[in-house]
Amino acid sequence: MAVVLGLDLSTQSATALVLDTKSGKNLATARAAFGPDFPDRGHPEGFIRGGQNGEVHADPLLWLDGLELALTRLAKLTDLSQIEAISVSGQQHGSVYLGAGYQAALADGNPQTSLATKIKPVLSRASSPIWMDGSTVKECAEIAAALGGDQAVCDLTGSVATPRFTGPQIRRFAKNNPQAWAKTERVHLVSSFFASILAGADVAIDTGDGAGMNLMDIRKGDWSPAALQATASDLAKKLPPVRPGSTVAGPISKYFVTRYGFSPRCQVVIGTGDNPSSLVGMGASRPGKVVISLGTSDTIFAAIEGIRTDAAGLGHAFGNPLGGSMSLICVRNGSLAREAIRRECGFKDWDEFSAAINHSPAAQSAVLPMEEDEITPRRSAGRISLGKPVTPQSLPRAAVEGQALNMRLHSRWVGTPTTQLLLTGGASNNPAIAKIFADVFGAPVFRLSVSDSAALGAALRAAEAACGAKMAYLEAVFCAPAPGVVQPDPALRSAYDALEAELAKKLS
Ligand code: XUL
Repeated sequence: MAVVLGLDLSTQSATALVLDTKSGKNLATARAAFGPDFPDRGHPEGFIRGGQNGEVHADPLLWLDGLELALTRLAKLTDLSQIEAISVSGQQHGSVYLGAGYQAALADGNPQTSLATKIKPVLSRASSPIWMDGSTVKECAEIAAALGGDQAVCDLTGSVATPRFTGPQIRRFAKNNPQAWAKTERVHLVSSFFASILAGADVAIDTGDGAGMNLMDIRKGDWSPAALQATASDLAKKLPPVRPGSTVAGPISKYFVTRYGFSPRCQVVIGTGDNPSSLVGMGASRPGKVVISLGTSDTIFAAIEGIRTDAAGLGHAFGNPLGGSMSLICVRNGSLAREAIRRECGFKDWDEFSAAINHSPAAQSAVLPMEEDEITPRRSAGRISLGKPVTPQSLPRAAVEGQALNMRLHSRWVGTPTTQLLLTGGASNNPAIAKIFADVFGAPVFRLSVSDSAALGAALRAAEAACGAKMAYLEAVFCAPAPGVVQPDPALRSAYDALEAELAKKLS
């Protein structure tokens, strides 16, 4: 049994969580927020909106500074030399582009220069497109045409060509900046980039995160030569290999040993995406449990038997980092939309927002709040109203009910009834919001005592892959539900069925 570290590089923050698998204790958690902790960088939300055609990028150097700040804070809370293994969770689909000299920069162990100082000169693209980017509609159509249409891409890669996915993003870059593309020697995902930073060497992409690129043959768990060819020239040699999530990359780089006091024997396990990592962290890596994560994006996912794909093109099949596959639906207007509604209604905090929910009757009206262009459903910014008209007092309930109904409708293709929901992410701590999800899905809602499920998943994967711990033991110790299951009200079922049917009609 061992002390392990899970790192989560998400859209807005870097989180570091240390577990002692022997005592079953969470020894320390530290976080750095890309916006608030770095006010002089000019990206208060941690990412960069407003690029051409719906581009949303982020600064990879800010991510690196965020990692260093989180580790500096962590070192004040716990002894980093006791950590035996590390793994990484990263926001999915985001990509980092590296040019000549990148391997030497990764291997540079000099503790006097920061990671950002080492990596800056070897970036062949200054910013990284992230999952919120919707600029590649044209490239998706081109990839689909080259591979024989949407269904063919979906059958091959687990998803139709999807604007935020990395393949279409790579294609747009290669078309618009052929010189920079020619200089690019390596494209990493956020998860594989940070695993490479930790290992001081190029590290593979895992099958979980690799499936979010429209480049991997979902059944073979390896790059599809046809998809690579349809995407960009010379792509095969610019990608790291794909490997199972249990792969140990090797010992941590000298930089972390000398700068932060890690043991040179500490092992790095390859990374995965934040949703696959949460699947593990929620104790849901075997079929049977459905997870809803309420974060910057809201996602609903579950481990599934075999591989299922969504004919409508909105759901995805990803690799399960522990083997097999998982379904996923991602809604872009998650916490940022809830926040916008709270401000619009003039509620100064979440208590006032929750009080408004509790004082409004359930299942009367619903609003799908698409404050920004949405990906599920694929719609431009705007709101869809269902049922009775809303007032400022009933809007918070209607908006959360709309979000829950939208997830219910768009997860029907997975084909398994939801008998138990596991809720995670910031908003899951709000009892009023948890009750709405229980009622809309007609299923009891459980929450875990650990709220950082993506970082927890990374730590558990590190323990299993590098320290020989058994996942069944780790789940029993770290993924037990917190007391206080939220039960659904069966009397609301027919009213929610009617609202879901109305939503389906409005979207058809
Ligand atoms: C999933 C997705 C988002 C990101 C950011 O497909 O785009 O959930 O992983 O968290």
